[in-house]
Amino acid sequence: MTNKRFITALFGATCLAATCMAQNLQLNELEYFERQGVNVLVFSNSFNGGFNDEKNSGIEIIHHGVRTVQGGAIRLNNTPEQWDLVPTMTSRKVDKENGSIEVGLRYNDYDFDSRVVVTAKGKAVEIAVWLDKPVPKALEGEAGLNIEFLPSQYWLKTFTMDGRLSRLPRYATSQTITRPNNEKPRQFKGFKTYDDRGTNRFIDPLPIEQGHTLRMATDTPERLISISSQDAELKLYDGRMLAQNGWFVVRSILPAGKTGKVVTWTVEPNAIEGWIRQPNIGFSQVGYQPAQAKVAVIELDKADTPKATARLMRIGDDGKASEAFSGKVSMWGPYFKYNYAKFDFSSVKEPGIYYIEYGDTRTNNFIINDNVYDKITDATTDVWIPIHMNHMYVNEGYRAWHGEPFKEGYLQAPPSDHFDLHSQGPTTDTKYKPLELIPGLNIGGFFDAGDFDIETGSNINVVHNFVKTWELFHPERDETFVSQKQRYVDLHRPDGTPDILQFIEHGTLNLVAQAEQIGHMASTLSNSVLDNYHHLGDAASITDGLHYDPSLKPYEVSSDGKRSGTPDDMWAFTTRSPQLDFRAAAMFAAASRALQGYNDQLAQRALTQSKRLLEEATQLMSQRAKQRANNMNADEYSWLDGTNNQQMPTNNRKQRERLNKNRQQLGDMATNLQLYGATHEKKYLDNFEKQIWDALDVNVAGYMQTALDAVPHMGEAYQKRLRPYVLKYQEYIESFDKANPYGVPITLGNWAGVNAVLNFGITVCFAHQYFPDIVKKEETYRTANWLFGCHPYHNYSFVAAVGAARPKAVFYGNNRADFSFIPGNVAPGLLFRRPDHFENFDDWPFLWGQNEGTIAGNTQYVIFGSAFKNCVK
Ligand SMILES: [Ca+2]
Ligand SMILES: [Ca+2]
Ligand SMILES: [Ca+2]
Repeated sequence: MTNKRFITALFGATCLAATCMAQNLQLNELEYFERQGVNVLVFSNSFNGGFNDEKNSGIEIIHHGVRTVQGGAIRLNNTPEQWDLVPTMTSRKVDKENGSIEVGLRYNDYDFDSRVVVTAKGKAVEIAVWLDKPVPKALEGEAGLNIEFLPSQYWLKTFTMDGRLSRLPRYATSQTITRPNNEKPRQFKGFKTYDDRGTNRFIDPLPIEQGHTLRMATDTPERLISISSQDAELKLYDGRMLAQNGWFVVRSILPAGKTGKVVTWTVEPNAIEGWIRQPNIGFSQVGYQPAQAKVAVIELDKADTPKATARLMRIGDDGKASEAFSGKVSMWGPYFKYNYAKFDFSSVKEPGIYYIEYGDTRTNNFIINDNVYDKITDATTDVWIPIHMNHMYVNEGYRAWHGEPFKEGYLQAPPSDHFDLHSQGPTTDTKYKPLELIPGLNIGGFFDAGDFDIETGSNINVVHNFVKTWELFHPERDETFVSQKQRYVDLHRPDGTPDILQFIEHGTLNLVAQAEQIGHMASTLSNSVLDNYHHLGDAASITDGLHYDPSLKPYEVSSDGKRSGTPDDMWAFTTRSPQLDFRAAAMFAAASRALQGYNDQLAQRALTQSKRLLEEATQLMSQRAKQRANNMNADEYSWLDGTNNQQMPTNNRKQRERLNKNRQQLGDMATNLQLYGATHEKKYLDNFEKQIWDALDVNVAGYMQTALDAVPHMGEAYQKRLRPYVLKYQEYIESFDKANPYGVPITLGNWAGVNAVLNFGITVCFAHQYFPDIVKKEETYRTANWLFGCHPYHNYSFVAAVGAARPKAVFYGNNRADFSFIPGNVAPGLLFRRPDHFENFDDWPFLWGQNEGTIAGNTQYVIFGSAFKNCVK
C-alpha cells in the first residue's frame, strides 16, 4: 500500500549517504544535512498547518534520534506563541554542489521578504539571513532569526554564554516587561492570545542571557549544541513565560536599515563518536493470549548490525529470570529511516511473566495469559469519558476534575472567522440576533478533546458510538454516578444505571437542545475569544459564569451579581448544514431507541427532532443538489478519497460520478443505514443499496465497514454478494505486511494515524465476525499490537494507564500543563515529519498531532475494544 517503490528508493538513498558521510555534515538525497547522530532539516516541514506555529516546522535538528530543535526561521516575537504570525515559504532551493539549502520567507501582513541560507561547514552548519530590502519600519527591533530548543530535553542542563556558566530552568521563572499593545506584531487573523486586564499592554519576556557564543547542554553530549555569531548578539529566552507550550528560544534581531547578508550563525550539534541508536523493541505491553501469534518488531539504526537471535525470558514466582525461548531474528527490511527485524516467539504458550532480551536491550515485562485484554476499555469508560462530560461538576475521590462550566450559556455567534477551524457564515440562519443569548444550550454534551468546545459532528459520532456499543455488546457496567438534576458526576460510585445509557443521555441532551432551540444543528459551541480558548485548568473557570452585558465595562459586575462586562461567553456557531442535520436525524433516531425505557421523555424529544430534521434536511439537500448539478466539476469527487483515510486506488469514473450524485440526493450510506435501523422504513435500505456496490467497487477498504454494518439488516443474498469484496478486503489486510513492518495502515498526515488504525481494527473484527472463513481471528490482533506498544519510535502503549506495563506517561489532555494524562485517553500516535521521521514525545505533551485524544476517537476506541474482546474471548 504505502508504495514499496518509494520506500525502496528511500533506502537506496540513505545507504548511499551513509557510506559517504563519515565526519562532516553532508546534504543527503532526502535533502537534509546528515552525519551519524545529527540530522539538520531545512524547511522539510514548513509553517502550513491549520494552527499557525505548531512547533513542527522551519529549521529542525534531530539529535541522536530525538527532534529537539525546531522553529528556525525569521520570526517577529522574542518567544513566538502558537497564534503569532508565521512566515510563508515562497521558495526552497537545494544546491547539492555547494551543500546548501536556501528558503524564501515572506510575511504578507508586512510585505516583508527575507532569505535564509543554510550551508554545511564541516561539522557545523552556517545559517545566514539575506535581505534584498531593509526590514520594514514596523518590524525594526521585532524581526529576528529564531530557533527553538525542546524544554523537556534541555531543562536542568548546564549552558554557557561567552563562557559564563548557568543552568536551564526546570520551570519558567525569568523576567518580563510589559509594552503597549500597539507595539505588538499582529497575531493570527487579528486575534489576541492574551487578556490584558484592561491595561492595553502585552507581556514581553526578557532574555535569560545574551552574548556571542552559546553552548547548550554542556553536561550532556547527546544534547550539546554550540551557536556562535560574530555579527549579531544571541539572546536566550524562555518561551514558557507566555505559554506552557513555549520552547527555549535563541534569537538575533535583524539590524535596521541593512541589506545583504545581515545575520550569520554557526550552529554545531555535537555527535557522539560511534553512537548507534538503541534498538526499539516493539511488543504488546498489555501482553498476549497463549494461543495468539506473538511477534516483536525490532527497530534498528541503519548503522546497526542485526543480531542473529533474541531470547524470551520468564520471571518465576521467586522473581528469578530463566530462558523460556531462544529464536532467530529475521530481517523485514528498511522502512523510512530505520531497518526492521522481527522476533517470533509464538511457540511460547505457557501463561507467565516474560521479557525480551535482544543483545544488551531488555524490555520491561509483560504477561501471557488468557485474560490480558479483559480490562482494555475500563479506564476509557470509567474515567476519561465521564471527565469529559460538559456542564457537570465531575468528582473523583478527593479530587475535583472540574466544576460546572459555562453557567451563563451560549450567545448567537455573529458572522465571524474563528481560530479552531470553523466559522459563522454571513447570516445567523436562526431567529436570534448576533450576541443574543440562545437559551437552554448549557446542558449535556462532551468536551471535544484537549479543548472544551462542543463539536456537534463529533458529539453526533459519540452518541452513535455509544448506541452501537450498547446495542452490540450491552455493557451493563456501572461505575459512575450521574445526576442531571444535581449536575454532578462522581467516578467509581455505582448508581444502579449502566453508565453507557447515562452517556447516551448526556450526549443527546445537548444535541436535542440545539435542534429545539436553534431549529437545526449548530456546527459547534465554542469559545468567542482566543484568550480563553487555550485554557488549561478547571473548565468551570474558562468563563466568569455571568451573562455578558456590553453596557458594563470589561471586568465590571452588575449590582445584582448576574451580569458582567467581560466578553467571555461562549458562542453557538449556527450556519445551517443539511448534511449535519441529516446525520443528526439518524443519531436522534438511534438515541431515541436506546433511551426507550430509561428516559422516555428524552427519547420522545429525540424522535420528534429526528423526524423534523430528516424531512427538512432531505428537502434542503435535494434543492442544493439541483443547484450544484449545473456547475459540478471533477474536484467535487475528491471527498471519496478521504473516506476513513483508507485509500485504495480508485477506478471507474462512471461509478464515481453515480456515487457522488446519489450521495448528494439520498444522503450518505452510513446515515441511511442508521435511519433504517431506527425506523425500519425500507426506503432507507434502498437508498443504501443504491450506493454500496458502486462504493465498494471504487474503494473497498473505505466502505467495507459500512457494508458490514448492514449485514444484520440484510438477507443471505446480500452476504453472498459481499463475499468477493471481503476476499478483496483480506488482500488489503495482508498488503500491510509488505507495506510496513507493523502490518497496519500507517498514515503520514499532520494528525497521527490512530483513527485510521482504529477504523481498520473495527472493520477487521466485524469482517472476522461475519466471514470467519475469509478473515481469520489472527488478523484482529494487528490493531491491538500497534496500540499497545508494537510501533515505531518507542514501545509504550498509546492508551493511557491501560493494563500495560509501560503506558505513555504524558498526553495532550486538558491537564497537559501538569505533564500528566487522563486515564483511558488514546494518543493519535506516531506523527510523521517529512521526509523520514516518526515521532511520539513522551516527555512533552504539547504536540496535539501526536498526543491529543478526542471524544469521537476515544469512543471509537471503546467500540474497537469491545469488538476485539468479543472476537478473542
Ligand atoms: Ca475543538
Ligand atoms: Ca451509572
Ligand atoms: Ca460570562
